[in-house]
Amino acid sequence: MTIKAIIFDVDGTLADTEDAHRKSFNKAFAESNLDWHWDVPLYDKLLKVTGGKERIKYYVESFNTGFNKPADYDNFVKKLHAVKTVHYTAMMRAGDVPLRPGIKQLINDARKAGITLAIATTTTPENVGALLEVGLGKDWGSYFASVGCGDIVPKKKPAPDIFNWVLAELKLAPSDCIALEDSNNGLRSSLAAGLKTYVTVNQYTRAQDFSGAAAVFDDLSDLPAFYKTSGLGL
Ligand code: XBP
Ligand code: MG
Repeated sequence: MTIKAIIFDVDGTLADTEDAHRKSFNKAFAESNLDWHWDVPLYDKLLKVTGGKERIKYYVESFNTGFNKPADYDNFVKKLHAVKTVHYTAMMRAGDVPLRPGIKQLINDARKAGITLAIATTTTPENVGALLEVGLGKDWGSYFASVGCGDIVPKKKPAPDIFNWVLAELKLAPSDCIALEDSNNGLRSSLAAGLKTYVTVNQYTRAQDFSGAAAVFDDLSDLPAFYKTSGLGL
């Protein structure tokens, strides 16, 4: 099978961003005069739910049931998440989170070989742009034939919606592509879209279940090993 496209997850895959997300949530809570604090162990539990807005609601419903929800609760969550995104994009623009090992080389090698690149992520387009403008340069958008982000689909990972949206944009069959993911939610999403999926783990996902993955790597620092395993032929 000749691989025509690689579909990348963002958070945890292109870059180890989840702790920057966690810190940005905490900055937004403080700025909004909320006495909420998400430490690493709690955030590890909250990552069960993808999507920042959905994660805030999960936190209230499952870990802060005493919170007195304001009348316009949805708007409250949306605004809180928007404040978080301002802090997160500032961290990305400051260069706080580099691309993970091997990612930039893989992207360059794949582009040289004429392999189509795409993104399928739960995070916001602003977050993707802020991360990749620093990681790949101002013209990062030209590297990707499709960038599927967050709210563009009705259901976030582990639903397959975002990968199906990208496949439709690429006009490619799942069998023509491979996906790169970092989490159980992401893997379930890409597998449900029919994609052969390779996983690189991180501090938050190392102990998760990756049944069904084509292979699991610590990271892509050994690109020749990844190229051999994935049959990318680069
Ligand atoms: C990971 C997520 C995102 C981030 C937070 O996305 O689930 O929700 O944790 O980003 P990916 P937002 O699919 O790239 O692994 O607050 O912008 O949702
Ligand atoms: Mg991820």
